[in-house]
Amino acid sequence: MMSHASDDSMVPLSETDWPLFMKQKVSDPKTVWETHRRAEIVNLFENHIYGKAPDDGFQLAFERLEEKVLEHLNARRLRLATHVKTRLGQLTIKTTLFLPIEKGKPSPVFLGMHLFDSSREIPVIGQPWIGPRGQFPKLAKKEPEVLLKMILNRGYGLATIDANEVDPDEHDGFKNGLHALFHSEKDAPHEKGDWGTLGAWAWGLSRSLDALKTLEVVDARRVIVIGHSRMGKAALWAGAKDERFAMVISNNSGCGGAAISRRMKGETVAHINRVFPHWFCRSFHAYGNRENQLPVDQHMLVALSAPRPVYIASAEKDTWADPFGEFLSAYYASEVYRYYEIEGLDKDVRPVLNHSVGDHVGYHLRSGRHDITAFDWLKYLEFADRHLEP
Ligand code: GTR
Repeated sequence: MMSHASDDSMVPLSETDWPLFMKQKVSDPKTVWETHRRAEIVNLFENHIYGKAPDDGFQLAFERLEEKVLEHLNARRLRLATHVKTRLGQLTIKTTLFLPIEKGKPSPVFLGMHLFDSSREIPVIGQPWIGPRGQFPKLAKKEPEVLLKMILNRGYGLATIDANEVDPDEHDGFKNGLHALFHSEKDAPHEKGDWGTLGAWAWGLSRSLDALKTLEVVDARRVIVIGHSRMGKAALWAGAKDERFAMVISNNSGCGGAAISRRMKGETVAHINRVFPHWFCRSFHAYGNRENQLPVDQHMLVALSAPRPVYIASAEKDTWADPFGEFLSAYYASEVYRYYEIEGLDKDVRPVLNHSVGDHVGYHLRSGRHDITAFDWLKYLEFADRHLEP
């Protein structure tokens, strides 16, 4: 935007003063997207919403901790470690992975946080994770193992990391978890534009993908990042930043996830920053009740998955997450898929309850509440079958 600060700034720029990219002839929107716009939008999300994660100053080492056959599940369980080391310390992110036992070829894998309770011997899908203050998030108690069997029988693996190991979900001034490895009051204080907890979780998902890539039994080109609610926000951001994720799934991610912030329906920017001051970067706090000033909105986050398949799911009674705002994100993100001549979600209609719509951008509105259910999983499996052909 042109500044009006001085008379000089009103003088039109001559062509020789244009930034390089404005001088280049661009033939099509896909080229503009790939050479400029995508990176610009990532930067805007980094600077104003999730914060910037470090891209150097760390070393990684991987370890295979344990492997076990679980007869009753017809599955193999592996535990892997990603050791992250910086000059300030070290931290281990553990990934628990279940794989179908009889499979001649590497498996595609769903990877997320708290997809099951990884502290248990017998996995309990979507079992509540008790946060540091004994709160949240309450995922409805599922029939142990049923969903896991369903996923494994369809030829997919399922991997989970524990968010608390990556960065505890509490506001401590960015002094614990991954933040403590990169920031110290003395010589690297946490700045306004630095990563918050969602950024750290997304980074942790990428480090877990690094570990999965060391295994021959995993098809590393087909790892799907998935998350529910706050983990859905992190999954979208992880998928946006790390294009090695083959598919991205957001389940009821709401404000700061798939829901359009400017609608101010359900949870708002002011509310989320007040209750969870550590989730985003500190610059995001300035946008409470000033959503129109945001340089991006959340459909642009969904668009950063393009041209990879992305799925957004809402629940009818989850008004806090603004289901229609989530749908609109999927709809508007589809524009970038058109640059690739790929169909996203192009129907200008509200979806019918409990039906999946869209091609490379999938969406459904499930009846019921804020949760990740067997219905949701069935839709994700169908979507993954369609696009990844396990
Ligand atoms: C709520 C929060 C939402 C959502 C949810 C969850 O308290 O307001 O943004 O993330 O928690 O993570 O289940």
